[in-house]
Amino acid sequence: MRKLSPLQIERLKYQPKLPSSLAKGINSLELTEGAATESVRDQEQIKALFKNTYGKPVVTFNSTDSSKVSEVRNVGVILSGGQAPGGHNVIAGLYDALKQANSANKLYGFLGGPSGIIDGKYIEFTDEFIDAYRNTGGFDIIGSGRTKLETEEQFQKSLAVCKKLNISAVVIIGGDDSNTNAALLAEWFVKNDAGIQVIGCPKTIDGDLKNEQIEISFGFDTATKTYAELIGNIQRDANSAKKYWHFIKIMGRSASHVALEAALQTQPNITLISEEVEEKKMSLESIINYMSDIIVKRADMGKNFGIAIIPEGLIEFIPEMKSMIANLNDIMASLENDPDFVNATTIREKFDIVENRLDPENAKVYNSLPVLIKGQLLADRDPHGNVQVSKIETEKLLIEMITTRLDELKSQGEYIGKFSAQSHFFGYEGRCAFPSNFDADYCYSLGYNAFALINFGLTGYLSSVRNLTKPASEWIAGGIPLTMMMNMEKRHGEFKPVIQKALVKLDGPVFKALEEHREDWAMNDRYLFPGAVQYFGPSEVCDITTCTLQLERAKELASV
Ligand code: FBP
Repeated sequence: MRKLSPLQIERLKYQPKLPSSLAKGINSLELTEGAATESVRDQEQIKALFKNTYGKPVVTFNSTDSSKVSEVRNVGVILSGGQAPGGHNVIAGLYDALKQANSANKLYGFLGGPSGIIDGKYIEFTDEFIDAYRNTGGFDIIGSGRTKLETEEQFQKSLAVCKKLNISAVVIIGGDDSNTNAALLAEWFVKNDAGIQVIGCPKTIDGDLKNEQIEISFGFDTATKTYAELIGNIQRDANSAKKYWHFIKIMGRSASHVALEAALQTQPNITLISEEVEEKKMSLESIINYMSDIIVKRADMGKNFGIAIIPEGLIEFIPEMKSMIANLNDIMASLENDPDFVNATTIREKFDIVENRLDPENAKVYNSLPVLIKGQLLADRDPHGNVQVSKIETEKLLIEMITTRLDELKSQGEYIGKFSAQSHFFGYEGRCAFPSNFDADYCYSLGYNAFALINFGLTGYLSSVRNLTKPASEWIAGGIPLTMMMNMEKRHGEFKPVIQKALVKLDGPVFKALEEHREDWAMNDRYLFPGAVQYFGPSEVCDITTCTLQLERAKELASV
């Protein structure tokens, strides 16, 4: 028998809460359809690409007193992309609903992400297997992967695997890209009379899969609380020793939601928001000046310490960097099989090859960077051909450039302090944490609800659970047509249908909350210490949602 920690044992016993509308059981649901829907933009193009799945209504579920018998169904499930706390509970909710509907139903898990359905690598879930993973973090139950499920050949292979297992529905648990692919697969299955439904579930710690219909993706709650705990601990340390500036990079591939939420929970001295940097066209130099100015002013007050939060994606939002990285991405794609580049024996040789190919302005920017960052910018691209920002140590770049700036100011007699910095990157620490009560409940409900959508014969829908700042019993369960969230965007030089990524809105209540306080937080130490994620105790502590959700929902509810 595997040895478990005391918390593991306790969390395995936790029974996630379901919305009242689902709680009477999977066979006692009725479905209400709203009006036909349109995509957020580019309606004609999206409609033409999704002839069979476009325009479906938003649906909601309610419990009834009658009970029906569900037909036998086999379902397959895929975990796609980066880990997010609560993924195991989506599968547990899906499994429980499926078995409750008909005990002869089977749930298959495709191994290692979308490649599992293409290559026919799977397991069949059993009670014992599922029970060992309830309320745990991670995606290790079946593993995840970043294979993009999008080509005709992949769809054909997936169909063959589903037919072999008699699978009539596939659930894809993923972010905006994975759910875009879920929409394409759903459409393809209908077009080819495959008789296989596809349902998505909104996952990503980044919090950028959200819109009018999806209040938040799962994992954001736990990940931000985990980072906030760590930041709070560092703030306490900084405030105790009073000798270090801590530069903390926070995960979030593109949008700064995670950094913003962690900042609202902890109130650090400096928080950079990538979307603001882009909007105000702040150059790297102006960011360095902004941060140095706060460091100098704090030193004047005798405070040679502080906390700076840096969003992971920052580098790609700084205008001159964005242009250089876009140019570099194209060059890297063309150098993939270039023998001179591939066989270069030193990193300097690689720098020279790249610099010679970059446009002159971009070459200047690239050349001005420290060697460490120049090297990291040449690392392998992700499946979309983008730089993997988690591998770029922006926090170190800023420390190095600020040190140089402060030395200049010191030589001009304008800085009297002492700058000693520590760098941190909080990313992987939060992606597999034990899910908070919120994520445990939300994920279980999403999975349970995904099966309800399947049982009503729907396809091309995203499992949706709303009204999330209210107690779980009042949550609203239903489904959103995936095409409703789509628009056309340029990818690899071509316009493609994709689910819109939600960036931080600078006129939204969450950013405004930071803007209102940041000058005060910069000089006066208003640090908050949120502590560890709480599972047991008063509901005000254990079941509280994120500041982001509270601020956004408060605005929405006020406008109703
Ligand atoms: P998803 O969008 O797939 O949920 O992943 C997000 C993320 O956690 C980002 O925050 C981060 O930049 C990236 O994954 C890291 O990817 P990897 O796990 O491949 O290093």
